[in-house]
Amino acid sequence: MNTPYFPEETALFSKVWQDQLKGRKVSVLGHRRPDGDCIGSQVALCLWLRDNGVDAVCVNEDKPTRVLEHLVPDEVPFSQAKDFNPEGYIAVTVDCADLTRIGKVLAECSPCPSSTSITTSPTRFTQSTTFW
Ligand SMILES: [Mn+2]
Repeated sequence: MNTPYFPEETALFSKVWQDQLKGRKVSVLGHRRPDGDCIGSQVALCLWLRDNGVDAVCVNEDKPTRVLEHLVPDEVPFSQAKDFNPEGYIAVTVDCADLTRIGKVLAECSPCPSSTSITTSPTRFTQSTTFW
């Protein structure tokens, strides 16, 4: 049996998965002007969710630059916020220490019922449910 590198964070993610994400529609949000770690984190989580039966999409305020757009595989839906209707989606953020990094457009998406924030750094792994 494999031992997870970050057992506490793995347990926390398992709880978030069971309690908040499984069986839902999930938007995986990244920060404005997405860089490589943002796009990679979004794509990885989105692929994992889709592999586990979740209707998951990536959403950013800004498009990836031409230099980074190759990081988004064809099978991963990756939308700009202006083209995304958040109704019915639970929002998860990656690579965002706080919701202000998501950008003005997504911060105003009141139809999102709640947000789970997951940072990609294991030293800063946090989970919270926020209504906005
Ligand atoms: Mn980043």
